[in-house]
Amino acid sequence: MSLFKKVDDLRSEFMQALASNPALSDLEQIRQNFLGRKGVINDLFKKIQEIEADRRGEFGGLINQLKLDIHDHIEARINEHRGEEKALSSVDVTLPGIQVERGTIHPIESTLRDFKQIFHRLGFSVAEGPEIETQWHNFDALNFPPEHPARDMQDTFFLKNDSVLRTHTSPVQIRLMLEEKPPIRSIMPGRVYRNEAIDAGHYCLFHQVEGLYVDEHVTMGELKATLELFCREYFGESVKLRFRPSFFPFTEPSSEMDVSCFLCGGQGCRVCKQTGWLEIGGCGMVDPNVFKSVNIDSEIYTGYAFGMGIERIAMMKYGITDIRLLFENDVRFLKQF
Ligand code: 2U9
Repeated sequence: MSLFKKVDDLRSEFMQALASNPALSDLEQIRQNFLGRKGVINDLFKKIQEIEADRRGEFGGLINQLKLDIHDHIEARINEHRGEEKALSSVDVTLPGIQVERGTIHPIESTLRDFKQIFHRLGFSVAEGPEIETQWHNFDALNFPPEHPARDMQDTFFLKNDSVLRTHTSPVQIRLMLEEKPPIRSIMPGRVYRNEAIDAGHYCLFHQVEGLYVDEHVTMGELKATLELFCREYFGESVKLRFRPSFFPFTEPSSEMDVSCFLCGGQGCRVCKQTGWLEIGGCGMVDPNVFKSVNIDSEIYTGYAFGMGIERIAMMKYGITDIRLLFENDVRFLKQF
């Protein structure tokens, strides 16, 4: 066999050996067999004398190239093995999995969910609207006179271009009445803003759920019955409701509503300040001036409205004594719910 052909055969033999995907130790053996001092390449070198003198240079070049190629292939394979080993050693499959801490529902969110669910069963849809409002939607349309104290810089956050951060969710109902014809029966839950001095009982933002029912022949009796049903569902069967006359620009007549203290059963305790009653919100019949600003004929339609502060109710229910805890998002506090 020609020695030139022998070079080609050795190359094929080497490539075949690599094709079987040898382990790291086998690669070392292959290197010895081919490139070692007593390896086949050296044997071939020794036979260079048998080649005609004018072709010895060519033969030597071929063997050197084969030697370099074998060296490169083996090094590449060894590096691949080392990479795999490193990747494997960096994953300890016996380690326990990472415990992902489960979040909890924020007490405000769970109170809102309870409210929405009960009012949904009473036939109320949910309406939402912008938190930045025009003064018209927030005050004028709701029959606030121009000099009303709520329009004061101390009570309201005024923004550019006649806008305010809404101080209640009532402007959502104004928008709804401008868009839709009665019957309208919806609640509007959401954030509202007041420019108040912050302390344990007051914060610059809080949540309200307001409700509105507009149709022909809507009465104050229906308002009381609806709120009684709601309170029995939310606070418990034995709860009593009390209405005290009040005044709001947007309702006439107006009333504030109290429930018998659900913590002491009306006996008097620290939470109800020994009165046996807890104030939960206000309500009343929609003022005809409000209907006028949204082009609803108050000779045909009447409506009732109510409003409740969510933080106040959640604080009473969960025994929270500082409203700021509800906005700080300290997980040590939130984990308790
Ligand atoms: C329209 C007309 C009337 C919503 C109402 C109250 C009474 C009320 C307070 C409860 C506690 C605000 O969060 S609070 O401080 N709200 O007393 N809200 S009647 O009346 C409306 C709403 C929309 C168009």
